Formats: sequence, C-alpha cells, structure tokens
Amino acid sequence: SNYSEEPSRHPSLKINAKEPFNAEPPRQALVSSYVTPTEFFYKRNHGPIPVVDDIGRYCVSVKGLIEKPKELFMKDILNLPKYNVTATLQCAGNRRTAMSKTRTVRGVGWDISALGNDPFGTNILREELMLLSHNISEEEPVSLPFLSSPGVMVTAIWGGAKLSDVLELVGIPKSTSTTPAGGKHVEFVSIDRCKEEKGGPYKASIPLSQATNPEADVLLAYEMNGETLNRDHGYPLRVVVPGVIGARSVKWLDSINIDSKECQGFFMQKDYKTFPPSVNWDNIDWSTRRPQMDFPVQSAICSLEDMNIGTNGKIAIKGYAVSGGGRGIERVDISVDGGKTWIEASRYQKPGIKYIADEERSDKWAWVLFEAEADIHSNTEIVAKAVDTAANVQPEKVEDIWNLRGILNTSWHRVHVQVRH
Ligand code: MTE
Ligand code: MO
Repeated sequence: SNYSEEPSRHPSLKINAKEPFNAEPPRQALVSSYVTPTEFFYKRNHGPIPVVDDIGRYCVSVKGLIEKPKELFMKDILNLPKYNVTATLQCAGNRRTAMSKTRTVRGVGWDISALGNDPFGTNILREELMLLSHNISEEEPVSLPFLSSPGVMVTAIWGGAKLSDVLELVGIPKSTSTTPAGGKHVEFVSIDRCKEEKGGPYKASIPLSQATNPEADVLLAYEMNGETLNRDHGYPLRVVVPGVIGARSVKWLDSINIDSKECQGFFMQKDYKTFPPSVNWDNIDWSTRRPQMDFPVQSAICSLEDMNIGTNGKIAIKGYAVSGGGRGIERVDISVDGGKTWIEASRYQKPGIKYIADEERSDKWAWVLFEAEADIHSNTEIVAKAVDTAANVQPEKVEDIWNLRGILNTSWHRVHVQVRH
C-alpha cells in the first residue's frame, strides 16, 4: 500500500482515519445547500487512492456470462447518451458513533487496555475493538474503525452513462421492473487495493435486473456537480447505485463481471449486513444474512450540535431526510420536548419550492432538506424523525436496532440544548 500520492483535501473535513483516508464534513456544511459542494463530500476509502494518469489507455473490461466480452475505453463510455442524476450517497456507517455509545458487545474476550494502544488516535469504541480482535484471531485482514456523526452523506449531480446502455453494448438487453430477472448479478471490481480483500481490489455487486433497468438510474459516472470526477471519488469512472448504501457504488472501476451469483467479496459477505442484537463476534455466522442494499428512512438535524443557548432563544432546526429505493419523504416531525409533542417541518429540494413526494416533480434519489423554528426556554432535547412514502418511520431508540457492525443507525436524531441563565 502506498499513501504517498493522496490528493489534497479541504481543511474543514473531520478526519476519522488517515490511511485509508476517511473524513466527513462539519454537519452545518451539509445543509447549507441542496447539492453538496464538491469539497464537502465525505470520503470513504479502504485503501490508497489509485493513480490513473493515462486516460487514453484506461478501459473497463466487461466479462463473465456474456457472449461478447469487451474492453470499453473512456471514449466508448462518452459516446453513450449522458444522464445527470441527482442522488444522495450515504454510507451504511452514517451516525455510527451514536450506535457505538449505546451498548457494548456481549462476551467480551479481549483486553480493555487495547484502548490505550489506539493506533488511530481516536477513541476506538468497544465493538470496533471487538471487530479488530475478532479479525486478528480469525487471521482475517484488519478492518479499520470508522466512527461518524451525521456527515457521511452527500448529494451530488452525477453525470455519466447509464449502466443499462453500457450493458446493451455487450449484448445484454434492457429490462423493466417486471422482466424476469434470471437471478444473475453484476459485479463491479475496482482498481484499488485493500486489506480486507487481502490486498485485492474493492468489489460489490447488484442484481442484473437492477443494472439493466434504465429506470433504476444506475450510472457509470465520470462527472460530479458538472466537473470531472476527482480522484477521491473515483476518477476516472465510478458506479453510482441510487437508493442503496454507499458501499455498492464502486469507485475507480476496473471491470464488470456478469455472474450467476452475488459478489463473494468481503464488503458483500463479511461486512454491511445487519444482525439481530443476540448475535455477537463469537457466534456470528455471516452466511445467515443477505448483504444490505436499500437504505431505510433516515433524518438528522444539522443546524445544531449539543450546545448551550441564551434564554428565550429562537432556534432554527434544519437538516436532511432521505429514504432508500427511490421512496420519497412524506413528512418530517420535529419535537422540542424530547418526543412528547411534535410539529411538522417544511421540506424542500429546490430552495423556496415546497417539496412534493412525487417522481414527476422531485428528485426521487435525493435527500429532502427540512426546516422548522422553535422558541426554547429551558433545557431540552430536540428530536427529528422522518416518514417515507411507504409510511416507514424511523425507530425511536438506537438500542432497538443495535447491531454489532454498527450500521444503519436510523434512530430518532436527538440534539441536547442547554439554556444559559
Ligand atoms: N469503492 C472502492 N473502489 N473502494 C472503496 O473503499 N468505499 C465504498 C464506496 N465505493 C469504496 C468504494 C463506501 S463504503 C462508500 S460509503 C462510498 O464508496 C463512499 O464514496 P465517496 O468516498 O465518494 O463519498
Ligand atoms: Mo460506506
């Protein structure tokens, strides 16, 4: 591994780990605009950023269960119709810190003094350590801790070719949501190298039915926010799978593989799965669960951190809400008394235009920003919860959805406010 050619990054990013580089923007930066400015994109990596300096020779090989395997050069991708899709990418570990604080894993079998030997300069929480010791004892590669507050999120205008058009070039016909799927999968393999794959590339897959359906808007993106994709985010080409956890949007694409089964890589089979609270690192059987795809309904308050305010403070409560699978946001409820009573926040995607959860009039793959105002006179807890168009609602307590890998913390988002007298 070689970290000597990392790109430069914005100084305001909160760095969770340096090598591989993992960082998130301050939460206020997230709600300052609907489309996240490129420098505030979160960065989630598992190895050094690859260097692709000869774009003329760069190609993606498409192979596997197809009649005409093919090498696609950048010019072939650029020749296809270009689509701009506004989509939110959210790491499955978004808001993990709060989940880590709530409960430790059962059957702790490692030395607490490992905390003093923190190689990452962060306060590694208990299940992250469990993961480390588990992986070490199994002689598996070490997975780095990745703690995060609500910032592992980005909304961008991704520009690129539709995967359904790319697959048509190699003879795979387009589908609709009612076409029989045939059970095949499309695997994306990266150029990068990571420990979890024992020095091999990062990879993931999605069902072929999703890949060939133009309506699913899966892109091979070469642009974000109207500019050439930068190195941190996958230059020259990355996959963007709208509506599912960020882990499936493979960066630095090297090859596409059509297979009869799901990708067997670490991040599909040994990570990014949820387990019931009874499962711990001693009794875990990864094969009992499917890889997580869709993101459940989520929201977070970004205009406030736990803080002190003056008396009679009017405060603005702003944040984001988003669901997976293209579901819209039906409602965002705000409480300024810890969840006893609620008011409804206003919602928008385009500033000044009321959001309507309707595919024709809104960006179905993107977050919705919300806003409410309140008068705070005493110490309290401010809470946000969202409801999506399928009437899914965020769970109240993080304890109820706790899972040992610390993913998908979508519990009510709470901010504590103290009034100074
Ligand atoms: N692709 C490659 N090749 N390597 C990676 O480490 N990380 C994944 C995904 N794609 C990753 C990857 C994860 S877990 C997330 S959340 C997103 O990329 C993060 O994308 P970003 O860094 O562009 O924000
Ligand atoms: Mo992620």
